[in-house]
Amino acid sequence: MRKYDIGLYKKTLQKKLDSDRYEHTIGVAYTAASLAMRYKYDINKALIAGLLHDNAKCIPYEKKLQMCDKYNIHLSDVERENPALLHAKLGAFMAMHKYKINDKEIISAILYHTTGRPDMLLLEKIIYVADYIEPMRYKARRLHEIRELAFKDIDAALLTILEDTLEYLKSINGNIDPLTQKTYK
Ligand code: DGI
Ligand code: FE
Ligand code: FE
Repeated sequence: MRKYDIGLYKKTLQKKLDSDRYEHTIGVAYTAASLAMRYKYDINKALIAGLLHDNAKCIPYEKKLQMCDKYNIHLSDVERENPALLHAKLGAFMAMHKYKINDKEIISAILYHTTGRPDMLLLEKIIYVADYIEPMRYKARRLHEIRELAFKDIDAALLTILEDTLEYLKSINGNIDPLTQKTYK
């Protein structure tokens, strides 16, 4: 028997996310499962982490801040000011407390899916990369190249994504989280 009820997660997420975000979520889940096949990781865990990685993405910014306050989730100034970073931390908390996930690797894959972190675990890499290359994505430069690379050398794909993300953030004058920088270094 499967440990997690994938159908139930999908049903809940369909209510919590807008339709584009839901489609992205499904894309990440199955891309992560494919990477898990390639790199010999637990396919079911990759699916669940992919499904839940953006579970907090569609909560309005103010509400996200309120929830972090309510649940005593500590936020750095960069996190507080950038909703893109907030949803990862709140999402990991929700995965634990609302979706009742007690697997540490799944939780940390959600927690670090936006910034990465030094010495990432295989599941963290799988989710980080799947998030960037899933079929619905189309904007990023070098996407074609990174998609091919992801199935040849996941570390090389990770490095390329981090490089392009840092370049993109600099081009828009975005605040770079020290963790994103450290991961790249
Ligand atoms: O939630 P998704 O859009 O699926 O993907 P994500 O969680 O990886 O978020 C992507 C966004 O996060 C993208 O616009 C770049 C941004 N991001 C990544 N690292 C940093 C960052 N934004 C800031 N401000 N600082 C970072 O270090
Ligand atoms: Fe995200
Ligand atoms: Fe995502």
